[in-house]
Amino acid sequence: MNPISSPGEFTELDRFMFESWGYLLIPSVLSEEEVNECLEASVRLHQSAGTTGWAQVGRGYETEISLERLIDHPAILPKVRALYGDRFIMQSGWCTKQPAFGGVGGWHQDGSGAYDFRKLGYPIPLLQLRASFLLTDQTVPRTGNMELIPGSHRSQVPLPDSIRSSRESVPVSHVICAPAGSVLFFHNAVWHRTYAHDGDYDRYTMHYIYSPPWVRCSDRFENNPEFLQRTTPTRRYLMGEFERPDAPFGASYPAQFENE
Ligand SMILES: O=C(O)CCC(=O)C(=O)O
Repeated sequence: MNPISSPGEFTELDRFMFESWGYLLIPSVLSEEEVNECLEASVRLHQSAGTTGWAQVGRGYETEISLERLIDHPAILPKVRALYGDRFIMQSGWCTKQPAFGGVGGWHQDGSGAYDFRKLGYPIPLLQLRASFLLTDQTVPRTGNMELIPGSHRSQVPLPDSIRSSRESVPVSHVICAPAGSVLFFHNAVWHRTYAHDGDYDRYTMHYIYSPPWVRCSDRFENNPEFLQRTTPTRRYLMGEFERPDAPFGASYPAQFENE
């Protein structure tokens, strides 16, 4: 059982599934060629950052055009827009490596270590909407899949500490199985973790996180000026670069997409 969606429009059924489970799975968004380009870019990023073990590298989209193209991918952006309206930013973009023979990761909800989103109220609001592009095959379990607990974004109680500290499995979890090039689209409050990887190769996934325009970026303190100069107006906007004529007040953010 999977909350399967298609590229593009956020349908009424998508909305129902997203509200019910907290995530959607969009199979085969990228072509084989696109997957290969993104995978090679991911390997380069981790090599130049010198990462070892499970690791995340941010801002790869600034230097790797194949990863930049995914920032506003037409399969995904209409769904982000349907959930947020016309005003949102890309809060961060992380390239994650689950190394060969890597074990399970720690259960968590996304958010800010500095301020638990749970303090904001119930249900935990949508503040970090994530599109995860799988860059290696994950059609069977134990290939570094993502593991999610469906509907847990609406749980009034956290996952027990005993389960979290022992990294135990949970009877209601769902190991996401999908081919390379598929996208997992999910709410920040869904409990999730990296699943085990038995393969002898590193697994890479590219995560793009979208937020309301007033959320602070987490992969950068400031934008790279060369990247801003050469990228497209939509991507510049998504990097949070837009005019606020009435700053420091909150009203009148320009809506990037309103004339499209
Ligand atoms: O790429 C992965 O394995 C998952 C990463 C993750 O859980 C996270 O970034 O919150």
